[in-house]
Order: sequence, then C-alpha cells, then structure tokens
Amino acid sequence: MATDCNSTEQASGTADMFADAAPGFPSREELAPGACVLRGFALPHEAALLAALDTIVARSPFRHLVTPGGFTMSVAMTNCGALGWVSDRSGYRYTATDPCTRQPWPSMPVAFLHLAVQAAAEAGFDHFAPDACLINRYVPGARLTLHQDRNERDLAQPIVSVSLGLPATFLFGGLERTDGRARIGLLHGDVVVWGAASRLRFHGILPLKTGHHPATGNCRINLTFRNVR
Ligand code: MD3
Ligand code: FE
Repeated sequence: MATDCNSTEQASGTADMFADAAPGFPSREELAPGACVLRGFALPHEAALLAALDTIVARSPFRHLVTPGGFTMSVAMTNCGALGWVSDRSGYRYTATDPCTRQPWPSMPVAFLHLAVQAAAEAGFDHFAPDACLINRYVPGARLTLHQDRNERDLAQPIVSVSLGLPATFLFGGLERTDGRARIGLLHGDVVVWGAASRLRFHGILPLKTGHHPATGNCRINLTFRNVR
C-alpha cells in the first residue's frame, strides 16, 4: 500500500508503525519524477541491517570487480538474493552463483526484503519483488563513475537504495550521458526509490571523503535492491 507521507490517517498500519516517531516521519522528497528520497527511513532497522550484513559478508566477502575494459573498481562489492551483479573482462551480468565461492549468493535476509518492499510502497510502487541486492562498500577515495542500470528485465520495477555509514555525494544526471547532473547528499539511513521516468537516468557517486561513522567506521555501505528477472 502506498501511503501519503503527510497523511494524518491514524487508522492505517503504516501510521501506527510511526506513531512514536517524529511528526511527519517518514519524510518523502521527490528528487525528480519517479525518484523519491525517504530521509532516515532505514534508521529503525539499522541494527538488523548491520547484523545481516555481517552474515552475508562472512559467506560472500567484499571483492573488487574488474570492468570489461580491464579497470579494477574502487568500490568493493558483494551480493545477496537469488541473483548477484558481477563484472569481469567478458562483461556485466547477473549470476546465481558467487564466482569467488562457486556457491549460491547468500539468501536475502528478511530484514533487507521488508525494508525494500516497504520503501517501494511508500514511494508508490506496490508490487516490488527484489530478487537481487547488490552491496557496495566505499572507503575514502572510492567512487562510482556515471552509468545507467539497465541489465534488469522489468524496468517498470524500481531500484531501492539504502545508504549506511559515511555520507556521499550522489550525481543524478539525465537520460543522456552528457546531460547536466544534480548533486544530492545521501546520509546514513536514507533510502531512495528510483523508478518510472528516473529508472534509466545516468548516475554516480563522487569520491568518498575521509571520516568516521559509528555504524560502519571508515566506510559507506550502499544496498541496491533490484528485480532482475
Ligand atoms: C538512479 N549505486 O549500485 S545508489 C549501483 O550509492 C549504484 O552505491 C550507487 O549506482 C551507490 O548501481 C547509487 C542509487 C541508485 C541506484 C540505481 C539507480 C540510483 C539510481 C538506477 C537508476 C537511477
Ligand atoms: Fe547504478
């Protein structure tokens, strides 16, 4: 169910869930048509998310993938869910097996799935069914160059991203690589839902600044939930 963040409806389940939170929580800002930021939406789930992350990383550790062009990515990645995103000299694709362990990717924790589905619904996407979660780890200096995410079959489903730890500057471009880019600060606990007219926009992350965050230490972790097939 999509709920209006400004609703004063007290009878709905969502309103009850946030009864003890600050008035107007969760806040919902539209960044562009189809792109919606839910500031602090993941904060109530922080402990569960970090615990689940430890379990995933123990089985499928963070690693630096190589692009088809032969560059090693500064962002370290792993995945959970039925499918995981990988890159190597032969291209980008989703696989059911972690090429490092030759085992299936760790399953998607219930805490991850619930957060992603709840955030999508809050943004107006009622039937989000993520089967992949790409987990990115940025240390100071790590960046993600401008790109589009279009290896997923059903582009009517959004991507949900969850930011944890150090802040980052997100670059939000247009449908052409050369279009102008807005800069958006993403903070610990922010969740962004990218769908509809924003689904194929170019985007990236500027080099991470040095810092310390109580939840993650010297890094930023980003979870991106996708429906791949
Ligand atoms: C806008 N990750 O994993 S999340 C990625 O913070 C990726 O790690 C960044 O871009 C990160 O592919 C940004 C936000 C994001 C993810 C997917 C999008 C924004 C998007 C797809 C379409 C438009
Ligand atoms: Fe992306």
